[in-house]
Amino acid sequence: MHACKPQPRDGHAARRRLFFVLAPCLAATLLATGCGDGGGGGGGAPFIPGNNGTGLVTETFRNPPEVTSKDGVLSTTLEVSTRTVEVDGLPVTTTVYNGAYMPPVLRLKPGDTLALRLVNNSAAPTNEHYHGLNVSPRINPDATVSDNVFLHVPPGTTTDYRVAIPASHHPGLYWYHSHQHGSSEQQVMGGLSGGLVIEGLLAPVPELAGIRERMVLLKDIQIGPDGKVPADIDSSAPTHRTVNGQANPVMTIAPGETQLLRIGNISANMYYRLTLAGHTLYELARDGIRHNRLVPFSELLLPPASRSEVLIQGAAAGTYALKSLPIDTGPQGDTAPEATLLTLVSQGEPQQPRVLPAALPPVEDLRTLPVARRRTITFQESADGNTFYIDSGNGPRQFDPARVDATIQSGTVEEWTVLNPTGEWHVFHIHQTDFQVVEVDGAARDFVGHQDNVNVSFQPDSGSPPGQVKLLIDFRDPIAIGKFVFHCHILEHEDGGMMAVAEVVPGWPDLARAKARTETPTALMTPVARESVLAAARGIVQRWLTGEDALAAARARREELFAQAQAASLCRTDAPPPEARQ
Ligand SMILES: [Cu+2]
Repeated sequence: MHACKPQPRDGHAARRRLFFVLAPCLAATLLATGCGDGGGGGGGAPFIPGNNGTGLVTETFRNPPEVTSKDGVLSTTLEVSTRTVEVDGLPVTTTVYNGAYMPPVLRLKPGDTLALRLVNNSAAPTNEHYHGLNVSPRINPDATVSDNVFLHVPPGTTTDYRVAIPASHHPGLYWYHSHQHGSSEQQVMGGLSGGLVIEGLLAPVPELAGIRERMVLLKDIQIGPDGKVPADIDSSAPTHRTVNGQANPVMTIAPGETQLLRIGNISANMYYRLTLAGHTLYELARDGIRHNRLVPFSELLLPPASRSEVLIQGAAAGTYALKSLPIDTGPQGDTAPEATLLTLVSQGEPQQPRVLPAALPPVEDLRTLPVARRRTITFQESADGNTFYIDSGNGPRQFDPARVDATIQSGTVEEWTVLNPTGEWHVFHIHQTDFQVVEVDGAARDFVGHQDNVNVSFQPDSGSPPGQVKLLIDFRDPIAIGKFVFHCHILEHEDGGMMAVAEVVPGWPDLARAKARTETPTALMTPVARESVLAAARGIVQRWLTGEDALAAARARREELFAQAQAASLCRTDAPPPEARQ
């Protein structure tokens, strides 16, 4: 929570309730089913006045625009500029991609290259991150940029990103967004986020061939009295929650029809607790990674940046609300009232329901692999909730791009225990790779697959253990070699310092490969080329050794930094008791 100003929660809640009761009323001009709860409940087939002469509703839901790869390359331009766009019927002057609040979905296949030109015509620096992709974090040899968030694109300049997507990449839903440290909350809330799909999710499931796919990209925006996103965003303040930029659109399905909803939380700070009245959400993939089986949900928690690709099967004819239930992220956190996000109308000729697959292709269980190293990562914030830290084992620190907080050997799997001793939820996310959640608050979790984003619950009171998750993080793919970040994906917290730098350095297998590459061909090279290759190999070894030196120095300073942190009262000691929560 941003706590540097009063938090008039009651007033906000009342205003939000008013707003979200009004929004379904607009949809009701189509539905004429009343606006008490935005629909819900099957119970026969209510008369639905249509606007196309058939008695059937013509859906207002729209998938976002798309750009797709061709011949292995997706070549596109995103222009960042400040425009006045309309969201939820209101004009808002904000910074967006290509003049639209909802930018195009980027669709690629495994093995493709994304060639994205980012033209910054706005007044502030920005950059691009490709959330969830297992791609290089480096600058490419041709000076184009891969998924590198340390690079900034100043106003009036252009940067060419070139992101090579491995042929073995997981197919599923990802997203792209500004990762401009210090401004990411403002820029993402203002509009700088969009969807990205790696195609092929349903390929190994022939029983689902040909089903309709829907993009359900969740974005919220606060619009101040001046028609702009507030300069100092209060993460509990009223906001406009949208699906693909639309407020409570009407989406249709036939009774019995199976559809794939690609649901992505591409908001800055907002959590969603999703329920779809009358329907079960069968989660096929989380964070773009297919599970080993379908996981049914009646309520789905989607923290900021998480994605869930779910199957639904149309219930009996009627109207049903996709809602987000009320949110409360803890005594130091934020609240949000219930909201109807989308209205699903089941109508038309019933279909024979598809038989949902009993099993999906196997997913590698990382628990079968040796753990190279264990770390404890602790989310911390000051007692006033204004300053955010991560303790990566060297004491609480705010983000510093020039410092490496965790040096990791490529080719390994590590076990990270993420602790949350604060009074509000945080969200752990790491770039370039994925992880397996093996424990949540001390309880073993069933193995269904991998993910790149996970909620970490708060510490209920000073007598309870901190919230915690235990993760197995996969650093085996050398594509991750380089520097990148891990952070809380509540962007208010990330901007406030809750981010740290990881560096994956070549491990012994990589060094062995580098040595072999160096020794074999050098006899055939010119002296200059040979010296260049040998220098590169020496550089790899030196970086590896330097990483070890840094680790040793960090260990030596750990006690000293911890003592400093305690003296500065960085550890939370004054959270209100649980009964004080609203
Ligand atoms: Cu956080």
